[in-house]
Amino acid sequence: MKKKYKVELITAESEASRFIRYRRLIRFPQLTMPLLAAYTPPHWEVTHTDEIVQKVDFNKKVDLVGITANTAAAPHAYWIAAEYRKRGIKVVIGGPHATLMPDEVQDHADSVVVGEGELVWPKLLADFENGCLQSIYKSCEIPDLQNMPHPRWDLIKGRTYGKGVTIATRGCPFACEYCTIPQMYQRKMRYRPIADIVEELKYMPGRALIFWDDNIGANKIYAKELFKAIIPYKRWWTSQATSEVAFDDEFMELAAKSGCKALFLGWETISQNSLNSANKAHNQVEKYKEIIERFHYYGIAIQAGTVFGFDHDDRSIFRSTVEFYREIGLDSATISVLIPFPNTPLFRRLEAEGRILTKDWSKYNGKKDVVFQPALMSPEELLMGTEWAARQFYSIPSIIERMWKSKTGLWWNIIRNVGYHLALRNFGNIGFNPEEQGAISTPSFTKEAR
Ligand code: B12
Ligand code: SF4
Repeated sequence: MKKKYKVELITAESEASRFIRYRRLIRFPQLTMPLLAAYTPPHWEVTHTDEIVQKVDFNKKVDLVGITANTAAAPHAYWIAAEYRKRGIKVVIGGPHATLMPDEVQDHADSVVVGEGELVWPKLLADFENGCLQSIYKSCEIPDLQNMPHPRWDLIKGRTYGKGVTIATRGCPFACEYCTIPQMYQRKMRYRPIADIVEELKYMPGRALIFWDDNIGANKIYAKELFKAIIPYKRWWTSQATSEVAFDDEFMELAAKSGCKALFLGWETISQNSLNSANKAHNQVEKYKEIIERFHYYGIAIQAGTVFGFDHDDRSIFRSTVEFYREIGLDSATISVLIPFPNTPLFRRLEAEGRILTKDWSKYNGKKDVVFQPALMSPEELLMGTEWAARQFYSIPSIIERMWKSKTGLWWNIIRNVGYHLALRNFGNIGFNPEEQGAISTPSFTKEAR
């Protein structure tokens, strides 16, 4: 009989993220650790701590610890790793930051996984068992995601939007200047066999599902086949896509029929100049109004990823964005400050221009800190303007106006908006519109918020 081992998987979260997301009414769980757990051989017992809902228990008796960390969570992940290593437990770190900055991560872990884990994780565990854990693992091949095991949804704990998380595709064919997906998945699209997804669907908990694909509409022929196949299961689902799917009626109709209730679209900005310079000209601002009309016609809501701080953003961008979103009846938006993640083309450009203000990765959170010098305003104005815009967008009058215009999935759309409203209210009335003369004097935001 094989010896038994225990591995503790940790979804590490930055301080800013723990602070913000702990207070949310509903939360989106990450797929990473439930999926990695499914690739773990059966003689390894897996436990999982998601820092959004649980505290790390350093006294847990385990043989190995695996941590996933995005860039903002990296310094905190290093601290967790140090605590375990003090106790003589070996630590492996993977995820976006390890993929972007493997040399740095190597200083804080016994082993670093660069890129995708499916092929290297079982090998790493076998090496650990044999006492020959290597300091770095990098997949020579790219996993094709055929026969992907069902993620261990039982390891998702706490209040969530839905535990039924999975992926149908991996990767994105685009390469926006600020995005880390091209580095993480090497711009190579993968598509799971539709039959595998249909089979998986039968076991997924809850009615609401999330496909954490980076761009579920990357290949519309595949997407339409997938949607057709899942119609009979009458589930509700959400995912991420690029905006042009709106103009493919068959895509929209099949998405709606298969239970798509909302899609996250990376609109980023209403400045076409900014989109063009971020290598995102596939977004056409002049079409946003029509896109939303088409989505609403099919009963699908839009969550628009919105980022402030691009080089063409001046002090008027905050007001004009909120006004535009209210005018078109946008359902919801994720509003953040631009983050130049290390090793992205954006980071390299800003660094060459001397505009990177700090390499304290914990500040790369997009919510509480500005880490670069914006072109047309001060870092403080950018942060305060973003706070102001978020509060304006989720103010009660704005919610009423947008919901009235949207009339899409009203019951849950309203809950979602009110959830954001309450979460923002928890942090106090911070932020101001930099465009207004004599605006509220700058509050000590960071202290107050934390
Ligand atoms: C789900 C998700 C969210 C959710 C939940 C996040 C959470 N619980 O923390 C929500 C919507 C809340 C969210 C918010 C944000 N997110 Co997010 N999110 C994702 C998304 C779409 C999917 C994550 C996932 O489940 N992936 C599926 C798994 C299977 O893939 P994976 O994580 O890459 O893991 C594989 C490998 O990386 C590797 N691996 C990963 N970790 C480990 C660990 C070990 C030990 C091993 C062996 C292997 C390994 O193996 C896995 C299998 O191949 C990713 C994009 C992506 N494709 O991953 C972005 C992503 C992680 N998010 C990102 C960002 C920027 C954010 C925000 C800052 C956005 C914003 N401006 O507000 C916030 C910050 C929230 C926070 N946590 O701090 C960036 C992170 C970039 C970076 N360098 O840090 C990503 C990569 C998207 C992008 N376009 O670049 N996000
Ligand atoms: S379209 Fe989205 S996922 Fe694809 S590269 Fe651009 S920002 Fe990243």
